[in-house]
This record gives sequence, C-alpha cells and structure tokens, in this order.
Amino acid sequence: MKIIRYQKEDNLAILAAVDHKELIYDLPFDHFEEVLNEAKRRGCKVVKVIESEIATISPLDVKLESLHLLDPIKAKEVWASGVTYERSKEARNYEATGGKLDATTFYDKVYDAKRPEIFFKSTDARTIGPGEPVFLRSDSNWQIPEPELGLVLDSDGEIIGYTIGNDMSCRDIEGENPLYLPQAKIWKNSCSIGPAIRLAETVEDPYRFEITCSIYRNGEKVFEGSAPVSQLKRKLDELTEYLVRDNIVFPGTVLLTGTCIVPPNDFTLQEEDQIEIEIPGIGVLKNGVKNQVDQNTVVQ
Ligand code: DO4
Ligand code: MG
Repeated sequence: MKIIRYQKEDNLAILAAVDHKELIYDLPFDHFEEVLNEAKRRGCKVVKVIESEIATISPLDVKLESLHLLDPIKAKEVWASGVTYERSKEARNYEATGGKLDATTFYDKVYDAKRPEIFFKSTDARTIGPGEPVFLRSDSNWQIPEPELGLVLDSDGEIIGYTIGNDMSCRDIEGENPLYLPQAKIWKNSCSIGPAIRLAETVEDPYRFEITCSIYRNGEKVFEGSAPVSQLKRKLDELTEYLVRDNIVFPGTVLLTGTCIVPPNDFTLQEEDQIEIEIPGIGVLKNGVKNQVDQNTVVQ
C-alpha cells in the first residue's frame, strides 16, 4: 500500500492510497500527518486506517501515470545520513583530497565509527516533489544528485513508510572544507522527495530495495547507476535512534539514509538535465534541473 498526493484540475491537492493492484482511492485526509494522528487516536497501524477508509469506496477510474503527482508529504524537516555506503566514502575521500584515488581521511573514521553522520538537510519550503525542478547552486561547478532511500518517521522515530529522496550535493564546496557541509547540501530546491510513501507494514524487507538513478541530457542517457540497499553499512533503526536521541522529531519527518550511487568524478549536472530515481515498490522520482532564478524568494 502506498500513499500519494496529486493535484486536481481545480488546483486542489488530494491525498490518496494506491493498493497493490495500483488502484487509487481518494482519502478523507489532506495530509499524511493526519493519517498518523488518526492511527494514534485509534491505537492501530497506519495501514489499518487506510484499509478501513478504502473498504467502502470505489477506486478512481484513472491510471497512476495520468495523475499530476505532488510531494507525498509536507515534511517539516528532512534529515540525512552520510557516508553510510562504501561508494559514498570513496567519493568523499576523493573530493576531500583534491582528487586522490584510494585516499584515507576522516570520512573513513565516520564510516567505521559507532555514531553515524546525521545532518540537517531541508525544510518544507526548500523541498520539492516529483515533476518540479531541482535548482543548481550558482557558486558551485560540481553538482550531483544523491539518490537515497528515505524513511518517513513518526515522532518517536518509528519507521512508518519508505520514500525516495534526492540529496542534491555540491562536491566542490563539500570537498573544500567539511565545515561547509550545510552550504554544500542546503539551498532552495536542493531536496526532492516522492513520488509515494510505501507503508512500512507492507514491506517485507527494506534491505531488499534496489535504487537506480538515470540522468538524461538532450534526450540521451548520460549516466545510469544502480545499487542495493543491502550494501548499507548500518541498520535503519541505528540511524533513526541517533536522529531521535534528545531531539524533537515532528510526525512525518523524513530521514534520508545516504547515497550508494555516485556519478563518475568528471560528471556535473547541467541545466535542463532530467534526473530519474527509481526504487521498485515505491516508484520513480523524476525532476528536471534548473539554474537558480530568484535568490530572494519570500516564504510566508
Ligand atoms: O559527508 C557528507 C555527506 C555524505 C552524504 O550525503 C551521503 O553519503 O549520502
Ligand atoms: Mg547524501
């Protein structure tokens, strides 16, 4: 069972459930957080709330591909884990040493340490959903998508669902100095999530998810990489435990779990590229790439 949000012609955003046959049912909630609250109120699992809501209604007469999908959750905060895969460790070492292969740095230390790297990634205002463009930073010449499995959490850190995330990153800024990490990671439209939340109760084994990232330029595929979540160095619960420790966690917080796919070192994203990140069982997160347009958006 998956949860999506889609936009109707009249601009209304609708929360909906998608069952295992891809049948779609509108839900009587505006936001996923309301489903979490309802599950708490009833003292039951989220999937039970959804099953009881759709039991008495008919599915829509539309296909999932025809819907204008939005971000499935307006997450107040998105956090991210770093250097959780060997591939990320190698890439971080390369950029931190000015391009040395097989270098060893503090990234080896965090890869092996008991405490994982967890950092603040995004807020609702900076996070986009499927179909919207990620933006390129104007002061970086080396930018990549980081395709990651995202965990949708309840306020106690329980994993309620799985989504796809793109932790857009500037390798040159990050490599210049680790203290620049927030600038290498956080800017307008630097985080994308979606297109669906797969409810955790309907996933047998999340370590069996496979991630594929494809990047298209002028209609041609210029990069494709795949990796299984089973290569994750840590357990998912280990990451959530560190996030919630002595912290405030809003219901519906998203925790990205780190990248296992890095394009070649000479690759940088360009305006008009198209990024597609697929995790079978969740969906395909598609975003175009644009240069920053207005730097000073006022958010109400
Ligand atoms: O250490 C910097 C961040 C690494 C990261 O975002 C990742 O491994 O996915
Ligand atoms: Mg990352």
